[in-house]
Amino acid sequence: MFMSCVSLRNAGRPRAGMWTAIVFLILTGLAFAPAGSHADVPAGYYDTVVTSTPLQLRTTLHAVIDDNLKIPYTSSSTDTWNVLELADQDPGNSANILDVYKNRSYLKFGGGTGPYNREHSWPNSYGFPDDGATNYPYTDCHHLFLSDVAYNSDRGNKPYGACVPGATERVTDYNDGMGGGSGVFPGNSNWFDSILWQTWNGRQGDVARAMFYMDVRYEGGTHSITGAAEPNLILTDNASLIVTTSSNASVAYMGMLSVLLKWNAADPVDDRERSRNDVVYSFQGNRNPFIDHPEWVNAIFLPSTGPTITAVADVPADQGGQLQLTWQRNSLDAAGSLVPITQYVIQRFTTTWIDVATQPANASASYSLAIPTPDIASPATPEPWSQYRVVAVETGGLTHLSAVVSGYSIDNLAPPTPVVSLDQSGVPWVISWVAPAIPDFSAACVYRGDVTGFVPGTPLQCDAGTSYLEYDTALHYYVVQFADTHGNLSSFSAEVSPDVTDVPDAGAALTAITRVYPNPFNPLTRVAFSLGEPGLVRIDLFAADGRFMRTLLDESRGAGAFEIVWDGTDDRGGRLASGPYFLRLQSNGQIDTRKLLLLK
Ligand SMILES: [Ca+2]
Ligand SMILES: [Ca+2]
Ligand SMILES: [Ca+2]
Ligand SMILES: [Ca+2]
Repeated sequence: MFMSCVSLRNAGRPRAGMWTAIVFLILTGLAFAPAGSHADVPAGYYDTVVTSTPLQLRTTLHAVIDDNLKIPYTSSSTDTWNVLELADQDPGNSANILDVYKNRSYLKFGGGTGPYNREHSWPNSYGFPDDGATNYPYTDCHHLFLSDVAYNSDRGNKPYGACVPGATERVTDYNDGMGGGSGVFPGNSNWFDSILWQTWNGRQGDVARAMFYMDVRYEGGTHSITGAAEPNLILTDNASLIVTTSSNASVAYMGMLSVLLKWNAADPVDDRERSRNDVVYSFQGNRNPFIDHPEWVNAIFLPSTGPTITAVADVPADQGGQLQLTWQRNSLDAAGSLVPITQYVIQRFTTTWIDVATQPANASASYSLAIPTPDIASPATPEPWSQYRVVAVETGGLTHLSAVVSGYSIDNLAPPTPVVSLDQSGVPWVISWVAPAIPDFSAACVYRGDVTGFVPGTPLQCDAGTSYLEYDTALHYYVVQFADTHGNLSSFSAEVSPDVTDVPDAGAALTAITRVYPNPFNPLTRVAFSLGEPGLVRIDLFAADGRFMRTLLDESRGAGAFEIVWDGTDDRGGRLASGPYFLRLQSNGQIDTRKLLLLK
């Protein structure tokens, strides 16, 4: 093998870098790494792959895996036996191989005639029966597997397909944690009839991905280094196209494509398959990309569309924290789909994509789901947003991503209107309310004005408490408003104001109106007042809008308690209208005011 590499490299063909890499691998012994360990995909190997469309993916992937080194089928130097006995080595016993169909552990015998032989999983009778120095698919180890001789014979050149109960069973051994058992379809057995071969469940994905490799690797044309003609191998569900070719053909078919897609989903890639890929790569210089990137299988052979997010909207009538996400299904999420979608996962991007909700798939044309979000609009962050996407998950775990959208939620619920009361039983007066029974209560703000119906300006107080203490016992009007944590405001409460006649007697030693009784009154009321010191005392009457009505008293008095009577008339003796009025007492620079109510 070393000699063949050197001779190829010395031929001066383009793309010498790949051959140099192969020689390097061989010289460093990686070519003979045990099958139980596997390396990572070489850095940059798939850098030129373009995944934007199925055709671009196929074309660029073909360019990456094209032009591998041909391993001789049988040779006194390195041949396919050497490759396959490493590639199919029993993970539990490096002296043995595990065969592809029977899952039996056989002692390696190095080639020739023994209990296992080499299986062309893409039967060479379908397109490339005549081996030779230029027949690349014939010895391509990505599709050659070691197989129990009898099972290989049973398989023959039957296309891979789905059998039904009643087909002939070929059981497997239990090895490497799988296989074994018999008698119940499908169990862990291979099955076949006169037309199709159904590989057992542990190797369905392996042979399927080998078929996908063969289709993309062989696209016709010529090997760009050796110039050898190559067939175009094509997977199909059209059985009439799958025919044997008596000689090497330019186009050939194998199947059944839809079954292979299911097998790819049902039997995901495992470490043994990855190790196999590394071993074959170390000899041939090309990889099976569908082992490294299983998601490319459906992207090429079962292209789907979606999911597509059609709306991201605030959930109405809530306190915020929810978004309604609506999307159209992935096209695989349909009745009779070859590879169904099991669920949709909604993800939000923080520093990475995290799952926030799941929606089981049920072949609906579209879905709509309320999902949680930490983004709630508020005055501080009017447009907080995160990114979201929908991930459609296939039965086998492969995913299809939607485009990314962004959104945020809104708190649509303002607090209820406060119900306020005013307690004048002592000083200070207590203006109080009940805290609203809402989860996002933030503050109650108290506003004071000097006339009824005032326009609230700067609040006296804003906090999460349930009362305001008023030491100013003059006549004022009060309203209260609630706010929530997202800046939503309630309506203003009904206005409250004190009944100033109910103020307790502040004491005879003070200059003040001490009592108005009765109040409300009709037709007479008595106004008691006290003077702390002798002097001129004047008591005026005003309407509620501040208009002067009349003077009730204007004379000198000594210190002490006094009382006058007012008959509800104005200066000219006319009866005043019903409504509130105000008394203002002035003496020695002191002022006191009282509200009184005339009722008719
Ligand atoms: Ca497998
Ligand atoms: Ca092809
Ligand atoms: Ca909302
Ligand atoms: Ca709210």
